[in-house]
Amino acid sequence: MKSAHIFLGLAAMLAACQNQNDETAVNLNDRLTYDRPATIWEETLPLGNGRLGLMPDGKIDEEFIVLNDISMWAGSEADYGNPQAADNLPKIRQLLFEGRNGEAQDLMYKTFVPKSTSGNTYGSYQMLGSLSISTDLNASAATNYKRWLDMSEGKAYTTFELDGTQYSREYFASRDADVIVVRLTSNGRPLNLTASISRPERAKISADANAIVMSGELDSGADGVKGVEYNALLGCNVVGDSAQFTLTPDNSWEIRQATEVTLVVSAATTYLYHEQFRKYSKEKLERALAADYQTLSKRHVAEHGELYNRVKINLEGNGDEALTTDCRLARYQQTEDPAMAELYYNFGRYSLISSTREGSLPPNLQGLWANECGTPWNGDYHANINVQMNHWPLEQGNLGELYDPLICLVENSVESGERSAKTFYGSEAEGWVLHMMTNVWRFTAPGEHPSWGATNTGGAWLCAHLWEHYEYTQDADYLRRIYPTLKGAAQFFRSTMVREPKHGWLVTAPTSSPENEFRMPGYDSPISICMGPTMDNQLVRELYTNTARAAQILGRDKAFADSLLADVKLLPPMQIAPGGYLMEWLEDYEEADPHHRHVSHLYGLHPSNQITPAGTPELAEACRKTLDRRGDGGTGWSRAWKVNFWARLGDGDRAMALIKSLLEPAVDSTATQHRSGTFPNLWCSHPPFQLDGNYGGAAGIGEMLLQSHGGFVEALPALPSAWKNGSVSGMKVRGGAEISMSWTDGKLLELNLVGGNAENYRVALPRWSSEAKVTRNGSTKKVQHEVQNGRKFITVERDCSIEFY
Ligand code: FUC
Repeated sequence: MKSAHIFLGLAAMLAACQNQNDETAVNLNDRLTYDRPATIWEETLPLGNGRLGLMPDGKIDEEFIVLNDISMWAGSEADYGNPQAADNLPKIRQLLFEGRNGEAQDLMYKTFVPKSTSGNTYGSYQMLGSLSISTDLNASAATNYKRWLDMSEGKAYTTFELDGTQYSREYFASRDADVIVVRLTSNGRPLNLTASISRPERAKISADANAIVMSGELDSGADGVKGVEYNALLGCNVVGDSAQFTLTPDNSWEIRQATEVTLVVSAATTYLYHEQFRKYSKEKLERALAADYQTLSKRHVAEHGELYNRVKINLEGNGDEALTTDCRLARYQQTEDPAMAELYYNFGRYSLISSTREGSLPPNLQGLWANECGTPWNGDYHANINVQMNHWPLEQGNLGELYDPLICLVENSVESGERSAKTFYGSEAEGWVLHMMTNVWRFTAPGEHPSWGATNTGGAWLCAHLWEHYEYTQDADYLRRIYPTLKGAAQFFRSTMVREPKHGWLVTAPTSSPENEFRMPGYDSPISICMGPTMDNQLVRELYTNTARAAQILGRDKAFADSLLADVKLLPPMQIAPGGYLMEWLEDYEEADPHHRHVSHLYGLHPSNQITPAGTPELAEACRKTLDRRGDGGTGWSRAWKVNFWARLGDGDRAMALIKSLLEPAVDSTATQHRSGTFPNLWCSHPPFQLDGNYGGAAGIGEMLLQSHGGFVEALPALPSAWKNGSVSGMKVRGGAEISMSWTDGKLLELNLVGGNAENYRVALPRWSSEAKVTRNGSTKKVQHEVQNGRKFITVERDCSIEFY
């Protein structure tokens, strides 16, 4: 993973840190800033319109810009159904009933595998290509170099001076025009450059009247099946009295004597645009080339800003926000920089807006950004934490419409999931199943290796997201739409769960607790295959409860809903081990790796709310012990999850410690490999780069400031001592109201709830407060509170302002 480039050691870098930002009009926590070009990809600046993306490196002489289209997927749909699984299922279960997990596992490893296909039909998310800009500038002579990402505009910039001329570049991916735009200007010596596009494989470069055309077909992995076809077009506009541009024989734009150059890339694939893809990209390119640049840019900034500016967090700065982002990141381990969390939260929301939009695809393991054709883990949708984590900050972050691609992906998987249910679990299996991973090809079979790939609760977990969107919107039409999907997921478990012999509990079998293993007497090697791990029980409990509630709201399927609620009572209870921690499995097995990155059995604490400090204090205490045993380390996303756990446990300072851990610099010249933590461009490092930790970390910061999962709204549930004063506006709570609030010396003084579809909201009083006054329609009243589990609550109508005393 180590790059060939040379990095300053952290100490040397800190010594060289200087204030880079002197602008006072901008919020520096809306910006990533650097004083030199990127030397590795994880220093480049990610831009995107939810489908098309770009990552400029800001190099003066030879700029290299990675280009992305979220539908660049190799592979194709295939039949993975392996009847051997269903044939062996009774035997595997019997072995588990007899406590012979090792033998059950051996049999499962042979049978719960997808039927092999001739090639790689699973496929991989791939880069679209790259845009290279070659100039005649002498990079070593440049001064006043600066590049930055303005997250509120959705634009990046590079500026520098050379021989008395000021050069500047602007980059963005417009949603409005659906194109990538790179603009270069000079205020003195004219620009001379060449621009070209390329791709490491499967690319034919040609030219037509006004564009360089890169096109090709990705590998479908199957004989006789067409792969995804794509084409990317590069056009340009130039300004300048003697400006010229010509197409070279090797299909580059050669531009001479220009004062302004606008490069436009348009791209489309057959995945999203079917046979119209060529027409689509051509029309988009022509329209953008005909448009006035300033208009294009303004429209983009307005469209992007409408989403980005919905939520604002203000945390006090210590001055470090004026440093370059890489310096700030390095110093963060040594200083108290409360506003770093504001920057990180903003980057999480920014990444969501840039990597997914309605009609597109959900953010994948790298969001939208990949710089190769063989992306790590195929750049897919891992469904045992990753794709879910990618959506955690979405609703509270007031970006509910960005759920559309995930909802569609889940709905599109149902038919394939029904086939997987029958082939892997037998003809009596009803409904649909999605195991541990999926892709754009409706993959629902067990994947990778059965020890973790046969966990079959991926679909159940995704249904929790479908339900969450309903909780925020309260939209009955939407609930009617998703009800069959929830019902099908519940039907799968109803028809496949079994009674384990010891207690008669209803359990999933065979299964595993995501990616973890345990020791069992009689076996030398660790075991992963088991019955009813805690996470499965929590997921099924939640799925059944939500599905029954949906049926009740819609007035449907009473008998079915009742049967689900009856089954909930038969599920294994959450168990506390003699050691005081929450048990991950039905038995108190010894974990093979006590510091394992997955903390699946705490699903009930977060994102679910089956464990709360007030409602289930013993279980909450067991969660604390579990987290202490697991430790604060782990891969990037694991640290991000732990921020959320501590936020739910109401421990702001511990959550803060995990934010520090999440933000440990991933790059250091003294290390031989990239580490877990954060890259210079704020991307989360597993390693390698995975964006899930960014989304999860942003959600965790949100959870520290506001929670609404337990049937009530709680402001500042886990405020760390470092965030003494601050304010938040625009975050949403379940029911749909937007919240604004401010606090001084850690004390919440005012909370406003505006809009939403719920008529009433239950609000927890801060622990220090004994009463509240509510202002609504111009009149202020003291409100009676009720007490539950030692906390005071008031119920208010929407569109009100609450003051606490
Ligand atoms: C899950 C995790 C790994 C990695 C992979 C993409 O399987 O256990 O750590 O994040 O997804």
